[in-house]
Amino acid sequence: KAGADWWRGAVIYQIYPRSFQDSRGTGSGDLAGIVRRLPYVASLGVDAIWLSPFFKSPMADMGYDVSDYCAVDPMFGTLADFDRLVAEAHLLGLKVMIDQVISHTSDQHPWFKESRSSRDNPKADWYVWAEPKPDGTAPNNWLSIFGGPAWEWDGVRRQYYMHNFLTSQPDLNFHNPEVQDALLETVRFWLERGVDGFRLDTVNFYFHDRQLRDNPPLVKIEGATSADAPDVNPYGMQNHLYDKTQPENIDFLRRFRALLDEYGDRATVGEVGDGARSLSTVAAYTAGGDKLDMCYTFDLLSENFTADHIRRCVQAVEAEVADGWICWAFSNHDVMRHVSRFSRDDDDRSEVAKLAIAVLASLRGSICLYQGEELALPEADLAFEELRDPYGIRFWPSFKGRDGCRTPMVWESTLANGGFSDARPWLPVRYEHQVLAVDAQLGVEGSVLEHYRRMLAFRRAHPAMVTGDIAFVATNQDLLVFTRRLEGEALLFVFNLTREEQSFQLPAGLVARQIIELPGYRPAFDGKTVVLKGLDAFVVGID
Ligand code: TEU
Repeated sequence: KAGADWWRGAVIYQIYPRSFQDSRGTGSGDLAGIVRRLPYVASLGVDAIWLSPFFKSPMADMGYDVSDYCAVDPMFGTLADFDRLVAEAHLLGLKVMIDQVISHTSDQHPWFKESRSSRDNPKADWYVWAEPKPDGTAPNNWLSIFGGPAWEWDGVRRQYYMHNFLTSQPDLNFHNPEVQDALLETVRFWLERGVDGFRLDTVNFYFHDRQLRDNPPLVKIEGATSADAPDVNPYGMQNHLYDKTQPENIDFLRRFRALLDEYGDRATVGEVGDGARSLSTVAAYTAGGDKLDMCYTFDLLSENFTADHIRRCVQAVEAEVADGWICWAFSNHDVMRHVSRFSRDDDDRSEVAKLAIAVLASLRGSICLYQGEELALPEADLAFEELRDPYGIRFWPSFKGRDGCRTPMVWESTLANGGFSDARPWLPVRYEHQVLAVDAQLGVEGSVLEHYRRMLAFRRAHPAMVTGDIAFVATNQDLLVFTRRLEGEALLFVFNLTREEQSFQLPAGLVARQIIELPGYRPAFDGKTVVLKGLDAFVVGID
């Protein structure tokens, strides 16, 4: 897949390195393990992999707390392993994207150690330091996403520092150009090693309000994510008074783009987790082709599987992000696995998983798959004692954290720990996962894994699905109906996301030209009306 626009409509497979494949018997996955499994990933028919962080880290937030941006953590191997991974991936035709967590560092990063050592060291202004209020309390009312205030007192500097996440994840001061320069140099380090793109963690958190203004109490915003609910957080967490798309970040993203452009066809996907205002942020970050290539939001990551929700999300993107490009995902390492989120008690989970990928593969945008979703792995149910995620440990039991989607990948159903590791894995492998292992589904007619492969091949075979326009067709609330068009190709998709039979009649003006069999679905169609069972799908070529 050559070409500067390889990312447009690409299918990106997210690998969570600690849980993919252990090659050394440590109980944690590593880069060499990923190399071993790359042929499997390539065989799915994806275009790229995105690796969650493997950089040197104390692992307080599982690697999203980096203490050296240019080193591989010993848990995952060496730089030589990484170079081999890139080389093998490229041989298999896979692009390699890596996660850049540059909004904050670990408190063990040498930059922070120096910054906190005094008020006048060379890096004194590299983080967000502020005086207490006269009564000694925190500078303002900002809250951390992971609970408590966004400010931590430092006894040496006798000042507060800001953190959007854990107290051990101090926020870098992007207003300082030296910080920007230093970060861009670390990005260059990976570009030189041949990576094809970057996922930018919390890209809308880079800049803070320099005036440190208090957040106003939150009023419930229509369309806001549950994380922004006022009962959970009276100040809307990081939904600060100021607009996160402030000009400074736009300028920084242009600098980032300019660096990438020195290297050719490298891609970016920004993570925008900002509730109600996320789409205007996405639009600002992706417009004009001189900043980010694409962004993803939590719109489809945190909600249910209904025609109405998906239609509204896609329509909103079409209306607000017209000049940009979106990346869709149902699952990642931060949210409950979608087969559990989407299924009802009496559902056949594999039917839900199959329809979900059929829908995802048909949407306009690039798509991210999360390891194990192609096996229909459900969210693992963990006991408190088994948790590793500090977010879950803090909020248990009202929020059980993110470990349930981070348990190891399962490869061999008859081996201990599903073939992930000979040692005790860092998170447990459940029996209900083990029986869904790759070897139990590979080549098995009707399996979810084979359905994924066929669906992705189907997408590849129809360019209109990859980059074509999307337009919704009026229908009853329960059906998801849209067309995808590109040059000579026009396809009409009909998805029934309910569990009941539904029928759909082609409206006047849409003429069926050619029945195209969508892998695994064969609803009755008389040329005008299609009758779909529950969780069924249909596609037809139209004029
Ligand atoms: O996530 C940022 C983010 O918005 C998440 O905190 C999200 O709100 C939450 O996980 C939903 O459950 C990124 C990474 O994806 C996440 O793993 C890190 O913990 C976080 O940044 C801090 O680096």
